[in-house]
Amino acid sequence: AARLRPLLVDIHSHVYLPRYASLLRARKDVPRIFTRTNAAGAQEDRLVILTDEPTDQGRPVGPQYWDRQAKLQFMDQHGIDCSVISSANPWLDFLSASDAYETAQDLNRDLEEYCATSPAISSDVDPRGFKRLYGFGLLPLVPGISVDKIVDTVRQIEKLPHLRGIIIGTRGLGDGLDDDALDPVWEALEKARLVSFIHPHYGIGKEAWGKEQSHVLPLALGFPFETTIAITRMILAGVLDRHPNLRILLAHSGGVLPQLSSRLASCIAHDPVVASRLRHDARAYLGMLYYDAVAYGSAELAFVADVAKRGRSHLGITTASDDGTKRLLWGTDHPFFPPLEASEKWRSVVDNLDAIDGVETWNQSQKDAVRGGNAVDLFFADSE
Ligand code: 5CU
Repeated sequence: AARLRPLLVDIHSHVYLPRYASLLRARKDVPRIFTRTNAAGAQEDRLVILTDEPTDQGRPVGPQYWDRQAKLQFMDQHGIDCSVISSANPWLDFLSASDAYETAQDLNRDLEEYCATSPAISSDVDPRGFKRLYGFGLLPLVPGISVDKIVDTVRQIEKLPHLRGIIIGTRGLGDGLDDDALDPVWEALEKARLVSFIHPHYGIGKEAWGKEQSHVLPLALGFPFETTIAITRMILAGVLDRHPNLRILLAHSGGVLPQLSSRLASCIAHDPVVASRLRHDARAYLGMLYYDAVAYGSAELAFVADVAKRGRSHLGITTASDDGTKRLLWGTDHPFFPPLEASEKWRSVVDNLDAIDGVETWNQSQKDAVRGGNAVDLFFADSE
């Protein structure tokens, strides 16, 4: 059936579901939400989530973080047809093993409801009957939990029709995502064809930042470095060799892995033990991954697509249409990075759309694919 225009799909969009926000409100330690009286005498909610943040300051937080109507309004304001929503960091990392399982199950049901009861995309725009909201579920990945409970939660998510993946931090059960104990989880995710969205939270430690006290270095560098280290450890541990059909989506365009992959390949080539245990040249693994297009610059996006294409060719995939751009998917990081002053559109959104528009080597259909077509293929191919 005819489609009026290509869809704009946001695959990096967060929420603190009301149940989760209540959990944060009940806490005295980070992560927490607290209410204070501001200089004008009004009550305001503050969010404190980053490790090493003072516990009593935080940043303003409001309905943009939990209210579905506010999410849809933001989408309308920016012409976003559909969003694949994920819980924001730090997920369940601070819970005990006994609380994490029940809370994950509850939040997954909440997110299913949040998405299932969202409006459909107008059939004037796209006749396939897609909803405007889909989601990434949560796994109870905390130290001390039984892996069976995590696999059980993968099965729960698989059965919830509007959840199409999971969002996952980098800690795993406390020993990272290269922990052999997680193998049954990767196996279950691979079989279920759920997308695993790897997202940072911890950065790389405040001692790296010297006298700079702001959030700039932890967010601009710490977050992407954390993701880079997590996925590189998975590669080195053979997770992608054992589970080549995992659908892994990396936050922030894969951090610095695209830039460092040849150096990684060279270091492996000079280490006979590591070289003999990996199935591919390190650069090949970059062709197995998906990357959000949340890099804020055309040069960076073009580079990531080139590196993904090179990875595909290392894997022996040289189809003309498999040109690397297929591995990139646009996102906003909403509700983080709101504008500092009232404005019609958010700069963080416009910058990433402009970055796609500005890639000189991409044609219109490649740009449309990054803006939404690739997301439809990755998340909804089975529902068409
Ligand atoms: O601004 C921030 O702290 C964040 C965050 O915590 N998580 C995220 O996804 N984006 C920005």
